[in-house]
Amino acid sequence: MAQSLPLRKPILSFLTLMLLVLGCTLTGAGTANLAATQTALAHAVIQYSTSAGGSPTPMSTPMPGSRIAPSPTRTQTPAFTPTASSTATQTATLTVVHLSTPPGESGTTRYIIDPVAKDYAAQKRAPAGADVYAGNRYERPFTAETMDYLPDVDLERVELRIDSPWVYVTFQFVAARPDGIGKTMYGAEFDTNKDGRGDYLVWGASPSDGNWTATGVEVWKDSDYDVGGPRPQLSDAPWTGGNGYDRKIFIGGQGADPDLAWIRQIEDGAKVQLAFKYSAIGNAPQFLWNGLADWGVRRPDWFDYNDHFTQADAGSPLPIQSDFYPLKALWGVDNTCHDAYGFTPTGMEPGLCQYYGRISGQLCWDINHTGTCDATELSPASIAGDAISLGQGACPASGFKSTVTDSQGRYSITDLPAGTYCLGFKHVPAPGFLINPNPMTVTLAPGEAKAVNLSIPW
Ligand SMILES: [Ca+2]
Ligand SMILES: [Ca+2]
Ligand SMILES: [Ca+2]
Ligand SMILES: [Ca+2]
Repeated sequence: MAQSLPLRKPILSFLTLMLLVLGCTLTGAGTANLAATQTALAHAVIQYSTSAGGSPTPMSTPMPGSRIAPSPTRTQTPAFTPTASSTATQTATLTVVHLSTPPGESGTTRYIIDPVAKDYAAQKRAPAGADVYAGNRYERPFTAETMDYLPDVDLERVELRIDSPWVYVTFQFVAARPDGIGKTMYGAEFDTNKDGRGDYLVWGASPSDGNWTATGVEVWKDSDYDVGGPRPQLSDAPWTGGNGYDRKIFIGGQGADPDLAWIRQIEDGAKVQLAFKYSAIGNAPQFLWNGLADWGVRRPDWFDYNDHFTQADAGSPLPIQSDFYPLKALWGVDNTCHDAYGFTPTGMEPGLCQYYGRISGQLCWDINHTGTCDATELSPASIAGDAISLGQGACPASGFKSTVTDSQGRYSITDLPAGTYCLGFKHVPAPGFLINPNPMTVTLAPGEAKAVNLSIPW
């Protein structure tokens, strides 16, 4: 991939440097069950990106796309007053000269769909199952105590696109909110060694317009692998042993590379987009990532938040959790499940999004008795109306899903979690009723689309 075109118009930016003072109060252990958590998050669907034609894009291959013309540069006015530290803050004003801004991007490499609380805002609650404190999943776009809805914190969809040397993360939320400008942080965590602990946090304060700005943008690294505490994603609160993301790589333009990371509004403020250099996360070819929006806590040193806050401290957005409702200290936060970039997940990764796969194929008459469908046998196949059955587990499992073949003998069974299935069929018309003559055990990886042709003995 070619290098991006550098802009040579220097721009000035006043920056506010924030020093976070760490103040963790954390010990002990919880008893959360990972499998139960992942099941509870089954509705958080990860989907493959599609081009205009709609075919799946391999997760490891960023799609090429035309670039948007660079945004005009300008003199930036500080609009961001960091307020992340609740204990003590020191500020310093400095001037940074920027040499280049990101070229802009189009297209999508990966995206994550997040549950939306908008329809439940009047009831002052999150949708059932969307917030799982024990599993580090938050659907908390509300204020503490009064549960006022925060539409700019309610993520709907987060997109990731790698167009080296740039990485773009685009945040679609329910609606912009004036009070969120300069305050609501939009970001992504990157777990580059895939152990369930974020290794990098890239986030930026909600920008005021469509020009790229480094103001309010931060890149953090966890230098000692303690994000997530003893048990990644699961609550260990109260745990005092860690310092979360502890190393500031880039704060508002200050860092070894003053052009490392940027943020801007797109689509007239309906979305926010981060751009940062791929090198900021070590050009990692594989990683787990998740998006987040945070207006209420904003403490990199407190990740994961369910280790820092006990559930009693955190509160709950779910009235059914009557011991904890409403939200308390852990409020104004929304995050997504974790998506795999560049590799096929095993399905056991902590916090992993649910991936749904597909088994599809065609029936044929096995005229030459090879036990498989040859091309010459598939082309005339018009075996319509035959029943295709799917069971969960190895054969002879049955009874999970079914469909019938179309006029060309084709079938497709979708929305399948990763696992092992028994695929069979029943040929209805003459010369007889063949029930599962060749049931096949099929194993699906997370999100896999597998083609399986089924032959009818001739
Ligand atoms: Ca959401
Ligand atoms: Ca990690
Ligand atoms: Ca933990
Ligand atoms: Ca750390």
